[in-house]
Amino acid sequence: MLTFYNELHAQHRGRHEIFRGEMVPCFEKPERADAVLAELGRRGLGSIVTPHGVPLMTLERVHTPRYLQFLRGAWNEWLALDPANAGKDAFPAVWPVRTLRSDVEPDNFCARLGLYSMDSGTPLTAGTWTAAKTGADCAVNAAHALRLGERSTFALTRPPGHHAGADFFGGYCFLNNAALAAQHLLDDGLRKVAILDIDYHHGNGTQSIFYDRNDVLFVSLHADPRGEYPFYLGHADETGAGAGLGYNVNLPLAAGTGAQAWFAALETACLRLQMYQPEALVVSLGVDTFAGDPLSRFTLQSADYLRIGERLAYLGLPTAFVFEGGYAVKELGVNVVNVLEGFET
Ligand code: SP5
Ligand code: ZN
Repeated sequence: MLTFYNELHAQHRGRHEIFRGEMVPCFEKPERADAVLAELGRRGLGSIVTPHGVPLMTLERVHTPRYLQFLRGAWNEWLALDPANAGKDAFPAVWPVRTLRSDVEPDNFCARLGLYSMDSGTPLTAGTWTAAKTGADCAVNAAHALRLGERSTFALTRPPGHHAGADFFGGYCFLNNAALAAQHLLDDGLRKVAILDIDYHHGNGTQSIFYDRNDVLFVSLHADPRGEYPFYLGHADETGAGAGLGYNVNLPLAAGTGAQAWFAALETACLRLQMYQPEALVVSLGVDTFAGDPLSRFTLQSADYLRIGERLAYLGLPTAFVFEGGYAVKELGVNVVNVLEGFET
């Protein structure tokens, strides 16, 4: 397993997030990636290398130019409102929901912050752009290494990516790392790529980016969105549109789901992946399915993550793992590295 580690991930460091009307410490924090890096070192699972930068054009294959421009300049606009904002994270507070227009870009920064986001639980900070951009670099590097002959790679970065759409952030995500990895594989010559998303939360951003296409199969196992974030996408009847009809597979699972039902769903996912015959696989690797996760309500145990890796290896595909969620920091390293080690054995 060749790991690409984004050394600048800690540039994104939220002070707090809004949860049920209160400011609480961020669940999505730098210690998460530090924990995974430390465990990788302990277990000696192959080399850890530094990714190199990719051009903005590569990001524009997934994200709109105006969203990227907004994200890149957002912190400076936030500071321009009031120099005292340097000591605060930026949060959206107004959104263009049904009947309101999202096609006219407002001048007002707060209005644009809402236009380009889906929730108020995702703090934008001084180093958010730097961390997200170098994270996207990291994911594209992990994908490209498959083209250079690696069997498996791991993009170790944060903030995560799978909730971010073509032109919005949310769910702790700003740039869709998994989508960028998949798109890069296609742009580098592959014809069919699959994305398997095993984070506890539905990867609404990834789904929406590829929803009307058949060159990327998106398969996701996640908590039923009727009860869990992102709430407004991830239902079983979302099967794709146009040429993409049949190339989006959602397998929502009830709160309280344990290993037996989860692995049964993984089997369904693997059969669909195999049928598609992709040339490579991108895995959105969230381990917030863990029993001890503070945000989630599945009950997977640490040993289960070894079995996940083993099952994915059996698909026999060049595979790029991209780090997503997982908030039980103490067990996070073991759980993530278990998947990677299970894949290698
Ligand atoms: C990438 C990823 O895993 N994003 C998850 C975004 C979840 N956002 C909603 C957070 C709601 C916080 N709930 C706290 C429950 C404490 N018991
Ligand atoms: Zn998640």
